[in-house]
Amino acid sequence: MPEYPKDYTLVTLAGTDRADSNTLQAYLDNGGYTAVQKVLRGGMTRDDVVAEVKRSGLRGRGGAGFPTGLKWSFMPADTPQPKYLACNADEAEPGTFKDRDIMRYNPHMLIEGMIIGGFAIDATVGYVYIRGEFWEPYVRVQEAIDEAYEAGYLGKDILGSGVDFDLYVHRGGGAYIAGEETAMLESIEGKKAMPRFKPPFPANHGIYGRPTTVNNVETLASVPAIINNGGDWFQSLGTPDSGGTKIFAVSGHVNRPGNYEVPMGTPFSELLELAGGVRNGNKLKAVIPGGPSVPMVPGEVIMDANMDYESLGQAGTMLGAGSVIVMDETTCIVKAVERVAKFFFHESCGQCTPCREGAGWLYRVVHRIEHGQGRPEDLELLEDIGSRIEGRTICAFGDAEVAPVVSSLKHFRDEYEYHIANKRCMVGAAAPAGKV
Ligand code: L3W
Ligand code: SF4
Repeated sequence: MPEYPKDYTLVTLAGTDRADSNTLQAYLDNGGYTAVQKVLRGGMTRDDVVAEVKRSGLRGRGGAGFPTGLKWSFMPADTPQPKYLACNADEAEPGTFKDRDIMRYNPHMLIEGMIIGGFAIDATVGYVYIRGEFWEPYVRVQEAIDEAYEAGYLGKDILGSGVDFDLYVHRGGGAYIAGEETAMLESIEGKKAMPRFKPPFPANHGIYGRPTTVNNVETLASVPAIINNGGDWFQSLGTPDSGGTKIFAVSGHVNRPGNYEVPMGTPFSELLELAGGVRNGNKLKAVIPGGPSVPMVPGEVIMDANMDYESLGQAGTMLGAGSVIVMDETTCIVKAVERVAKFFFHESCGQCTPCREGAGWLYRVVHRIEHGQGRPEDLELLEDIGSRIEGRTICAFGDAEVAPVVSSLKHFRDEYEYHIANKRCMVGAAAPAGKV
């Protein structure tokens, strides 16, 4: 756990300062499983739970920020079982490393949130879809599930309430696109992780065609605290339109990279200070606040923004999954974008022509600019390719692969132009030898 210079209310990282925080005993000592008692034995109805979560202002923490209570209310109440709750633990967005820490240090909080979520949407089966590369998070979640079964929190007739909920871990195969919600559903069904068209949304047509709700790890882990303390309490931790706290995974050119759980609406400058500031006292150049799927913004723009959905939207970017990638003055933006473009090119599932072919075009054009073979007309070409991908694909991956290219052209066009004109990097020209 990072050392905070002032007291913050922790929700999903609460209790993780204890070395055995992943165990049932530690979670119980910290007030764990009281929310599930309150719901299942305290007479709360499904509607009560959904209403409380709506009041909390909790929005999906996986990237899209969709209101959680509203999503739960989409599940058809009068449809027979099976209905499913699927936890998206595929965390593969570059720079994102928050969900793995919840699973490593607070797996019971996730499980309790899933039991309550399952009850709220009338699902009797849940899946935790864990990224294939994650070993420790998988082991910890499986151990916690075993403990929860033994203690009567999972399985048939939980705590004598008559409510059933079974929970299974499904390990992914290592493709980024498996984290797209409908691709994940395909993978759970044993197929290749290829996104489906939406609509129909998973609430109507999910796993095996049955009603399914997909929520991110951090979203579900926030639920026990909301039930224990009330939706209004959680809401008041954040801003009017972005309730609660959020873990920001801060990486890149900072002195103390790591996960920082802070209230929604915390100024970016405060978050940067928590992460120890920019390395070597360098100047902040650019930040990608939500993973490379969202637009990058210049340092001076984000220094005036707060870490919530609205403020980052006004700054021309998005909160995304909360993976804050910090770049200092020594960064060659063209090189950074080349890397991200290569990643997207590699990870496109290939179903849609604009995404499959466009990702290759974006990468190859940025690559040639970076390597001194760019042409003046390449910048317009990049924008043209982007406009032919955006909004024309099955899933949001198409828009995501365009975001770093178009946003960097908007804010750092001079770097591209310098590369094309001089066949070398502008940053290298300005910086002292050895700094680039
Ligand atoms: C029923 C309706 N359900 C929307 C549901 C929908 C989904 C949620 C949000 O993309 C973003 C993407 C990445 N009836 C509904 C409805 N829903 N309308 O609400 O849907 P949507 O389409 O807005 O988003 P999405 O396709 O889930 C997710 C961005 O997140 N991202 C992701 C990063 C990666 C990770 C990670 O590593 N943890 O998540 C980063 O920014 O670009 O924009 O559940 O079914 N009428
Ligand atoms: Fe696959 Fe890309 Fe189409 Fe998404 S947009 S379905 S990743 S080809």
